[in-house]
Amino acid sequence: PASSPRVLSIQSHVVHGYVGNKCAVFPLQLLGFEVDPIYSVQFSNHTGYPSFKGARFDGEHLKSLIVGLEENGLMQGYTHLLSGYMGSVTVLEAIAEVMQKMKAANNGQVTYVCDPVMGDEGKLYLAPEMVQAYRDRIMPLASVLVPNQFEAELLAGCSSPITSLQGGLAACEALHAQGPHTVIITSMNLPEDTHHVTLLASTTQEQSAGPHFQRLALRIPKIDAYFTGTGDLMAALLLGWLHHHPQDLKLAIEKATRGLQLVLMDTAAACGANVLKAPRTSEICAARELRLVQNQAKLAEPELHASSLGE
Ligand code: ATP
Ligand code: PLP
Ligand code: PXL
Repeated sequence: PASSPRVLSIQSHVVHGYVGNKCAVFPLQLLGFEVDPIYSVQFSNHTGYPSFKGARFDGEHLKSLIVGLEENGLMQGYTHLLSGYMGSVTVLEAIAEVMQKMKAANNGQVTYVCDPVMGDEGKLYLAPEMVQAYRDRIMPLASVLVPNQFEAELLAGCSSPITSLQGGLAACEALHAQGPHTVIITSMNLPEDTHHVTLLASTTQEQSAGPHFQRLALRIPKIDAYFTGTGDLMAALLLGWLHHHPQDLKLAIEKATRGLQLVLMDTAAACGANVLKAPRTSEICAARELRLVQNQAKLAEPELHASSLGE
């Protein structure tokens, strides 16, 4: 039998709750992947809580783990690299090296799914030099890029915010030109459609039959609440379902989106309306943590009902 796909996932670890690798390891295991996590930071909880403790790891730490894997022949067998929130520029630079080593160990057959976590809603939450490091070092190596709207604007070099599907497609073009064959802007807030978030996917993949272009937009009903870790879970689910449905971008995106929405709906129902709207005390943040374990069956087999998602 064919061996399982294997992901090296370089992202945050939090002790309590669900962001970063806590949103990637279990969901990808549910989808049949071997998952090897490396932590970019280890914090007590996500940074949206009133406080957090812990440490960031640097590029040298990452490189030394890779040397350990190499010494034992363990860099062979990876089919995917997944990266998310990075604590520092040195980790980002080290990732470029890791990707080259992974490719060398696996006949060039590694898919790199990159979530360029830098900010949201017009606010950068990392050092500005991270933007340039993503452009110079990471974009040329990425296969699948999964930015949010703000990250897409930053990396594409948009002079003004995206306000339309056309604007989103133009950004995708600019991003393809920097490397990734597939770009999925996971959430756009378009001014004429305030009750939905719009996901926009664009692929320009070389296939045996020739280059294959496809674009699709999906409108997702907004839940009136703010969750943390949704981008990380979405990136993991997209990696998983794109792998399982390599010839069907639409199905892969629908399954990832549906699984995520089912988790969010259940999490919203479990915390109740007053928690969804409340200011971020520790207690409220803890109550809003994504309910992954409780919804594992839905993540593994998201039921698609025909009318649930428009195209
Ligand atoms: P990253 O910075 O990691 O790229 P992100 O900002 O893209 O993260 P989100 O904006 O949370 O992440 O979007 C990811 C997905 O989460 C969206 O495609 C959408 O399906 C879902 N999502 C997040 N919040 C909501 C919400 N309030 N209602 C409905 N869907 C949501
Ligand atoms: N199809 C598309 C459009 C993709 O972006 C990807 C990348 O993940 C795949 C298929 C599947 O590639 P893999 O099987 O290496 O995950
Ligand atoms: O979900 C993004 C994320 C990743 N890693 C850490 C975080 C957050 C969001 O708050 O705090 C450590």
